[in-house]
Amino acid sequence: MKQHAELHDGGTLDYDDAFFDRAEADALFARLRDDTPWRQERSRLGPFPRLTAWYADPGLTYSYSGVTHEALAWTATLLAIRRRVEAAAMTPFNSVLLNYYRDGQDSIGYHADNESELGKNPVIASISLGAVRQFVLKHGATGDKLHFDLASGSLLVMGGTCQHHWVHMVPKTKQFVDGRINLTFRNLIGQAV
Ligand SMILES: O=C(O)CCC(=O)C(=O)O
Ligand SMILES: [Mn+2]
Repeated sequence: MKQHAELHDGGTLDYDDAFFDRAEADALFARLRDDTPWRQERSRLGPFPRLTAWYADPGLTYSYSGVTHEALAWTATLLAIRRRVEAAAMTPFNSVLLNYYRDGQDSIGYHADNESELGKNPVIASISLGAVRQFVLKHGATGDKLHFDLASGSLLVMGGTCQHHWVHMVPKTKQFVDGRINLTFRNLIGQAV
């Protein structure tokens, strides 16, 4: 089912809970888990509680939380996903960040995807594969919260002014959960390549 939501202050959310069918999602999860050169990155605060990999068009770099990512070259699998996501979101992407949440202790804290190289109102397209995890959006001024259980095979597109007014996170959970892989497609602008 596809859902569209208009948020406070001009943000948009588009959620498709079955962007990939069950068999495709299972196959993609296994392939990405096994074939990705996962890295345990660190910031000043210590190791990230998840593994990451960053793919992008040649020559692009991306920095956040004090870590500069050097781009890996697109694989056929990731390029095929990129084309499908670009068609659905109706916008081009030149990079994707992969996060691997190995179990319920892996997480990502509140942040906005608002780095200057993403431009003014970035469109961020997020694919989830594997275990269902909670995704929480919190409005900076009102504290309003929105909770999503992101299904395996789902696509969530954050657009409009979402990254200005809302932060988002994937909290840890004490429940036993299998691994989850998330892909967030982004378009980096203003880098000479
Ligand atoms: O895993 C998710 O659903 C979110 C990941 C995320 O927000 C990010 O990588 O910026
Ligand atoms: Mn994010």
